[in-house]
Amino acid sequence: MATENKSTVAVVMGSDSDLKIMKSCVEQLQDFGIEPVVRVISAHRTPQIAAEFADKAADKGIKIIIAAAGMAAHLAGAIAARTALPVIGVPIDADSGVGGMDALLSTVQMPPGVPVATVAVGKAGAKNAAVLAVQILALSDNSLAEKLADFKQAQAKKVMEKDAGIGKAS
Ligand code: RP5
Repeated sequence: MATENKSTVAVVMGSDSDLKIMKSCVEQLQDFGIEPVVRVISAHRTPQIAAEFADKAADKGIKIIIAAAGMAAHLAGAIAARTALPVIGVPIDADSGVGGMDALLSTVQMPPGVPVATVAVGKAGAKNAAVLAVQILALSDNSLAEKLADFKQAQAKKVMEKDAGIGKAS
């Protein structure tokens, strides 16, 4: 993981129990050559640290914050309330939650004026948060834009190969 002053993306999660899901977010960012700052910060258990993190993130060079939490998932919203940086929220289907719907609504239903770009629940969302962060950064980074184009092409190729394979089997 990167030191805070070198990274453009922060991946923050409410508990270390979220890491089994958020690992795919970190790995997807690393595949694009981005080494994120990774932190465990809780809106409820460490609210002061969450506030300090949000307040200082932009000054530390962070451009995008990915915030993941389960249950009454207020982390992304609490951070978005204190920074002008784009915040991408990942609702986690926590072991003691109610299948992710709790976190989905807590993350996505932000009041007007304080958006959290909420992705899918769980592992798909974790990966998509990374891809969305890359898409935003690629707007002003040509080398990242090229990697993104390669990624999309490889993804499409995999589907086309599966399509061709199914055609042969039938
Ligand atoms: C949330 O509560 C965390 O993001 C996690 O998804 C959930 C359960 O946390 P632990 O009890 O596993 O630490 O705040």
